Amino acid sequence: MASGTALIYDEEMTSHKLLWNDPVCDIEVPERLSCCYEQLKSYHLVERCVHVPAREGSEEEILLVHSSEHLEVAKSTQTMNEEELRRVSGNYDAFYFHPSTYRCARLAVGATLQLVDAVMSGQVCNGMALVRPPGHHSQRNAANGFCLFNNVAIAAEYAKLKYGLQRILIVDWDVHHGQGTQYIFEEDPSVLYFSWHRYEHQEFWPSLRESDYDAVGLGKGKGLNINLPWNQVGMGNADYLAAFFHVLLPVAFEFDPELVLVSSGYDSGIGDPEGQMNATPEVFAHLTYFLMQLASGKLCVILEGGYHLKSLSESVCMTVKTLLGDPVPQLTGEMAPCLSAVESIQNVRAAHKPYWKCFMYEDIPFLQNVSTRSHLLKKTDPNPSPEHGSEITNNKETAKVERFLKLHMKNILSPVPPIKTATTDSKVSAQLLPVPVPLIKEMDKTEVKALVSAFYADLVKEDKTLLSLGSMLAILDKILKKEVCSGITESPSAAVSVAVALRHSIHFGFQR
Ligand code: X5A
Ligand code: ZN
Repeated sequence: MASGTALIYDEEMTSHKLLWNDPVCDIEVPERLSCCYEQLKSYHLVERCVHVPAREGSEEEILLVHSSEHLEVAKSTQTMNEEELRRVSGNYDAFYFHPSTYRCARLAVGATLQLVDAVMSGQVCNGMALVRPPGHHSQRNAANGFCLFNNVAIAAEYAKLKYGLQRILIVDWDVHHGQGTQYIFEEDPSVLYFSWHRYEHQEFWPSLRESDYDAVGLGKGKGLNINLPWNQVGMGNADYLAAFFHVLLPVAFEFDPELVLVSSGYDSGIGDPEGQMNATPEVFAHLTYFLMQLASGKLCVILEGGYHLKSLSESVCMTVKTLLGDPVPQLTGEMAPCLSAVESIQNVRAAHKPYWKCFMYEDIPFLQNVSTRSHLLKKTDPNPSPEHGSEITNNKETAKVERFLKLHMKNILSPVPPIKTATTDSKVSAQLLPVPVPLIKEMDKTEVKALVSAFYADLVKEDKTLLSLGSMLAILDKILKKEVCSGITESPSAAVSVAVALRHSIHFGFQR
C-alpha cells in the first residue's frame, strides 16, 4: 500500500499575468499560487510532502483532448506583442494571453500528469498540484474562463491510455461549472463527472442551459454527468456536506472508480468574490477525507479557481493536511442544508434515478421552485448588504472575511483539550483517574476573594468554601487554556461554585 502525499509547485507558473485592464480577468493573479505555497510553508506542510517536480506536457498529451488548431493558436502567442495578445484574447470568453501563458499552460498540464504518474506508480498515495492557468472551462477548440488547456481532462485521458483505467471519477468542487470537462466526457462511460456550481437559474456565468441538473450525459455516457446547480448564493458547509451525502458519495461508491481527480477550485469557499458562498476552509478537509475513501485512496487534487487569497490558501492547506492524514477538524454551526440546496439536491437525484441503484428504490419527486417562490424562504444573507456589486462593499467584505478567517483558523487548528481530568485531591485521583494530573498552584484566599467580588462575598464566608472555590477556579483556568477537558474538586456548596464558575468564564471571554 502506497504512502505519502505529493506536492507539485513550480514558481514559473506565476509568470502568466494580465498585461492590460480587464475587470473580468483581473482576479486571476500570480499571487494565487505563491500565497498558497507560503501558507503551506507556514503550516510546515511543504516539508511533510513528497516534492514532485513539474514538467512540460507534450504536444501529444495536449492533443489527447484539444484540437491541433487550438494548440497552434496557443503556441503562436509566445512571440506576440501586447496588441496582438489582446486581439487573440478577445476571441475567447474571459481569457488573457501573456507571452509566458503557453509555457505555463504546458507546465500546468505536465504538473497534473506528474501527479497522476506519482499516484498511479505507487510512489505516493495521493497529492496536490498547484497550477496556473486553471483548466476546467477549456474546451477541445477554445480557451475559456481563465483556462487554456483542460489539465484534469487531459489527465483522465492520459490515465486511461497509460494505465488502462476504465473508471475515473472527476469531482469538480470549483464554484463554476466546468462546462469544458462536461463537453469532453459527455459521451464517455469511463469518466464520471460531478460538478456543483453557482447557477441562479442560469443567471450566473457561463449561463448555460446545459449546466442544469437535467444534463445527465449523452449516449453511452448517460447517467455519468452529474450537475448540481446552486440557485442561490450563500451556500455553506451544511449544503456542501448534504450534496456529498445525498448525491456524490452514493453514486461514487456505486461507480467504484480506480482513480479520483479533483478539479479543485476554492472559489466555492467563504469570501470569494466570484462564488459568494459561505463554506469555511475546514469543510474542504471533510470533502477531501470522503474522497480518500474511494479508489484505494488514489486521489489527485488539481487547483482550478479561488480568488480570495486568504480563503484560498487556508482551504488549500486544509486539503493538503487531510491528504497527509491529519485528523479533520470539527465543523461548527448550522448543519441543516437550506431549502434551495435541498431542492437542487432532490432534483439531481430525481434526474439520475434511472441510472443509479442508490436512487432507484427511493421515491424522489422533482421539486420546482419551492425555494424561490417567496423571498421569505430564501437563504438568509449573514451579511446583508443592499449593494452586493459595489466595489466599496466588496473591499470591506474581503477585509472582513480576512479578519474572520484569521481568528477562525486559530480556533479550528488550536489543539483540542486532551482527555485529561485535573484534580486537587490526591485521594480522588488515586481512586478515579487512570492518570492523575497534579493541579497548578492553588490560588490564595485573597485572589479568590478578589475574583468572587462583593456581590457573592456574603455567600463565601466559610474558609472551606473559599478553598474549594480556589480549586475550582484553578481547574477552570486549565480548561480554558485547553490543558484539560474536565476537573474534579471537593465542593461543599455546589450552587455557589457554579455561579462563580460562570462569572469566571465570562471574565475570560468564554463565549460558548
Ligand atoms: C477557473 C475559474 C472562472 C472564470 C470566471 C469568468 N474560472 N467570469 O474559476
Ligand atoms: Zn471557478
